[in-house]
Amino acid sequence: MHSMKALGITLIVVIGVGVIAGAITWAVIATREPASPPELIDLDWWQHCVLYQIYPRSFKDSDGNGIGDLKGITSQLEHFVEAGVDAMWMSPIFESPMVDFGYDISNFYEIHHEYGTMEDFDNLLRRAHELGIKVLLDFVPNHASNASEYFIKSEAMEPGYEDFFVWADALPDPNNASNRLPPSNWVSQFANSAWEWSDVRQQYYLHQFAIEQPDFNFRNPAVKDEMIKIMKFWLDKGVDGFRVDALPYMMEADPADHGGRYPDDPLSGLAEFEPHQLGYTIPLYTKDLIELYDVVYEWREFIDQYQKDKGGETRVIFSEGYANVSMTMLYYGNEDGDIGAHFPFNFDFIRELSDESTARDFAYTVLRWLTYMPAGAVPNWQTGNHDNNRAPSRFRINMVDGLNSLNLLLPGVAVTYQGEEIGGNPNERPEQNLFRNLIFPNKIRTRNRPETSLPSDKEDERRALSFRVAGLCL
Ligand SMILES: [Ca+2]
Ligand SMILES: [Ca+2]
Repeated sequence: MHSMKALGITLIVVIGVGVIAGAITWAVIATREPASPPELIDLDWWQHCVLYQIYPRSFKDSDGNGIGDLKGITSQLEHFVEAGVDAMWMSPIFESPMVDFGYDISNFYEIHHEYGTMEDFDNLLRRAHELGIKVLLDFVPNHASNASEYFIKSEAMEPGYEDFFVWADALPDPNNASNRLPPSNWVSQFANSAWEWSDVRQQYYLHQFAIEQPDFNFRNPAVKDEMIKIMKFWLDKGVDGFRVDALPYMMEADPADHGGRYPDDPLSGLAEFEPHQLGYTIPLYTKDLIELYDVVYEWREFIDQYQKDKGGETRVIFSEGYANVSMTMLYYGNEDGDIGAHFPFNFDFIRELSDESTARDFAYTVLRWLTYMPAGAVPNWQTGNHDNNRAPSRFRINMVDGLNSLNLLLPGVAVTYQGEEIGGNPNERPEQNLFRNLIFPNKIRTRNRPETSLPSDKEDERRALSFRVAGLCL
């Protein structure tokens, strides 16, 4: 009996203690503040958008002449809504002789006739805005076409335009008195000397790209004023901002700092390059000059002031520049508090990764950008653009969905090039290479990877979608 009684008491004590402990625990939990969700930051549209690049010439032809046009783009805007696109940027749509497919602009204030009229542009912009899609234009500040009024006037030494471009006298040839030499050894991005002789002016002009693309002189305040005027013209029309082209080449060394002459770039010493090829020299005086960032910071000031004056949705500048990570990050701003582009395009997936990359390579590439990026800035990611082979050619076709998913899952902005949402691959259409070679039979390109840079390989990317988008996106 005793043992039964002891067991009963023990049970009562255990149950009693259990009830008390449970009650205390419940009371503690019940009185605790509920766990608060992570603080949500209200992001502006450009801080988390899907940004879609259109190459107008090859996107969609509306009138059957084989050339993409603005009406074609307008007719496909619903596709962007369905695809979840928030903003689009268009490669140049301005008047151009098309030596470099629109990157040689002869009139920064007019629409190129093959793409349509200003009315077509206004209609595109209105319809895009009705659908909630932002529209950015390609702003090409480094150079104009040699057919532009700017250049014609500058070559003719018209007052006010004399110094619009980078002009320099010939150097004497020590071995031949009747010969002339260019002002320096600078090599154009498209190979050969970056200097071209003008019979009209009897001087050389600088062209970091094609001969028909003379470089503006950004040491001339009138040039900087004109750039602001161009941006204002399009902002007044209602565009939401700009993708700014080829910034690393915007400024070159000042002869005033080098005894009155343009200094030669140092030689790379790489045996595989000849003097006319990019890579023969190190672009010390022709690329990534620190002064160019001040111009970008001035543009940001202008855009922000415009925003203050006009209100409305935020206008943006996204900058293009293939540079090393430190020089790229300076486009965001510097440690003195100057602010530049809303973001510089991140080309790391294009340049650093390929079908041979491991998961570790991907992680490293992502973390590197996030590590170097200034605190609080907005990252962006992209796997292709008009200047590079399409993602399925650089990676593998069965990686496309994964790449697009990664792009969309990472923080910040997902940038995509027309056709990447369907894994567009020009290599499936070899006949288009024939077409390309008819257009650019002799163009020499020597980009970073000379062994793989076949002539005019980027034109392939610029042309390929004219058929595929017509066939697949409708
Ligand atoms: Ca057309
Ligand atoms: Ca330049």
